[in-house]
Amino acid sequence: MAQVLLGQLPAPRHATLMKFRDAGGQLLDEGLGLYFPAPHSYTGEDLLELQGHGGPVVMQMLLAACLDAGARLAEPGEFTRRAFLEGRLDLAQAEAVADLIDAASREAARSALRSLSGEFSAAIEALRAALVELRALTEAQLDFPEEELDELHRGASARRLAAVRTALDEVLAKSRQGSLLRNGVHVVLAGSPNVGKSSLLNCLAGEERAIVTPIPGTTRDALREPIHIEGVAVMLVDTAGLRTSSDQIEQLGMARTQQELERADVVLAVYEAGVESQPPRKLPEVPRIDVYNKVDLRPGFEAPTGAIAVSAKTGEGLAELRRAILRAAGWTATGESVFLARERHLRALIAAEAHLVRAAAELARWELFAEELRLAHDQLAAITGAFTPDDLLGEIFSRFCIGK
Ligand SMILES: Nc1nc2c(ncn2[C@@H]2O[C@H](COP(=O)(O)OP(=O)(O)OP(=O)(O)O)[C@@H](O)[C@H]2O)c(=O)[nH]1
Ligand SMILES: [Mg+2]
Repeated sequence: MAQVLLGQLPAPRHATLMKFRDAGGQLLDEGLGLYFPAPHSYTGEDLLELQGHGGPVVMQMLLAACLDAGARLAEPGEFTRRAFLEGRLDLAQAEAVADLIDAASREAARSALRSLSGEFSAAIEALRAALVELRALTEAQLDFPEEELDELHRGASARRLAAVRTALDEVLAKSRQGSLLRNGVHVVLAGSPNVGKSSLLNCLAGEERAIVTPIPGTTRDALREPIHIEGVAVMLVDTAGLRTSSDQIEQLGMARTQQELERADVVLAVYEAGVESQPPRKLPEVPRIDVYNKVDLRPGFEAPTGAIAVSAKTGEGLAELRRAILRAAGWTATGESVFLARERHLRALIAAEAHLVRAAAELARWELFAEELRLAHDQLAAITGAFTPDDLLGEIFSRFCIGK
């Protein structure tokens, strides 16, 4: 391949200025050739990298020359998949590559990088090691049951199991936090017309995104605005004010409000301070923050307990509102590192925890105890990919972009 395209193989790991030619010797581009001999490459195999000037036509010609010389196009995520199969990365690290590329906030990127460097995998491995030890003890007990030792062993096993559970709970808590970072928080503003929902969105976004007028029923369509609060990605959604209306457009807008409410992680129920009003009907079962806006018009207004008084006009109470949103979403800025866990990881951790709970209840029956430990262990192993079915691998890597 290198012979045809470059005339020779570049020196290992040195950027070499070279001419790129097709099979007929026609010059295509000039650029850098980089050769990474196995095993010191991303995939662990021999790797040749060409850096040309780019541009769709030259790229296509160069690609065609590579294909003519016997190469084929990589599938999405194939490089990372090969790296995984060669043992360069475990599965959680491989997933972190995609997460790093897709990171929607700085916090998420930092967290993905930590997973990539193996922090998450190390935590999982530590849990796994503790379980393996406990299993070894238990299996030995199964093979050589000695009556008088039995009670002693049960006590020791119970203590060890409790320690594993505490450690697992910690990993799970950090993973739940990370899952928030990954997916972002969907925050929906809802309330009667004219209470200042759009004004609040603009205020939180720091930009005049939504149209604001004194006319009730201004917002007709849901408006989404991505913002960050302390590095957490938040999707703010402004909605049409809810009231009885015969206006067809407004009715359609209100139907959208209901749809948005169904998808909300947190609802901001907005009221006008000092004005009697009902909470929005049909609110979903998610955390809700009652927000009393326009307090600048009501000096001395006191919001009911748990509610927040704000003014979109003066900015009063907005810092508190931001904090309340993060709190309601379950974000606890501990300053500690979180794990940018995927749904798959969370499910496995939760399943592992359930097996450990069952194990704790089966201390009197060694066989069942041992079996629950084994099941918990398998769940953890699936996270780092020690035992992962092929179709799951296909599913994970197919979501990568091509070339990664
Ligand atoms: N004094 C004062 N006026 C405000 C405040 N927030 C909003 N307003 C005014 O209230 C009116 C309605 O504001 P909007 O933000 O359009 O209200 P909305 O809830 O989005 O209304 P709809 O889109 O009709 O549902 C506008 O004239 C705003 O300037 C506030 O904190 N103080
Ligand atoms: Mg509005």
